[in-house]
Amino acid sequence: MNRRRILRLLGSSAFAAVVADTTRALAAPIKPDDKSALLVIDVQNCFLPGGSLAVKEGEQVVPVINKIAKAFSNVVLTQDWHTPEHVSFASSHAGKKPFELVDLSYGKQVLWPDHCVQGTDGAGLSKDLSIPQAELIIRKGFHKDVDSYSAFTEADGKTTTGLAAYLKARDISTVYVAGLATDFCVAWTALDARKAGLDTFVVEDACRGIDTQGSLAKAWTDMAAAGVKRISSADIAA
Ligand code: VGL
Ligand code: ZN
Repeated sequence: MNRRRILRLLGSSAFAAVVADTTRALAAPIKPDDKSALLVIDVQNCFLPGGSLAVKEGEQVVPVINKIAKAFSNVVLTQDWHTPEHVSFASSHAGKKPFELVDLSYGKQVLWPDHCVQGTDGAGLSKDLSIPQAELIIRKGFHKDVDSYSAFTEADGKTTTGLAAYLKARDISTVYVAGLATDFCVAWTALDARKAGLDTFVVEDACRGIDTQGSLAKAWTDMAAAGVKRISSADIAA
């Protein structure tokens, strides 16, 4: 083989690496250790088929999450946990419809159908989730006038849920994020995990997005810029 052909082959394999999609497993599967936690975001009835804010294919994340969870000794679950008449509900704003934007004191807020009201069946975790070793459930969005997509910090940008302090106290430095919805609670959680100095992975096929007004593409761009690593469930050792 001549030199030019070798160079051409090298060039094409470099190109193949750049376009490699996340459905291909990494060379070496990841084995989560005791310093790693799986964050399972908002796998709640309201976001599943028949729910008031059903995410397309949302139910498909459940078996994937159940499977990867077996590789983790530390698992934290979250629940979106709104008051009745929460500020994020379109029904709380005269003349507004779901998926419209409003300006609130802390910035722009997408308005949603009523969802995940405290104590309702819709706010319950999917009955098909099977993660008995999960150690903590973080509830968020329980202040009537402030939303909280992130499991770390409310939408005012300052009120914490305590999750960063909990992970620090438990000596956890790496998080894997999965659940619903990719472009809201998963993305905001992953971005705040980076702000908390955590090594952060999002397991793409263990998430599904809402995708309103370009939100899904923007979420992946923002997460990549923040150093969030995008992986597939196949990258995690069974
Ligand atoms: C979520 C919209 C409103 C989510 C929660 O879990 O991604 N999205 N509340
Ligand atoms: Zn919500």
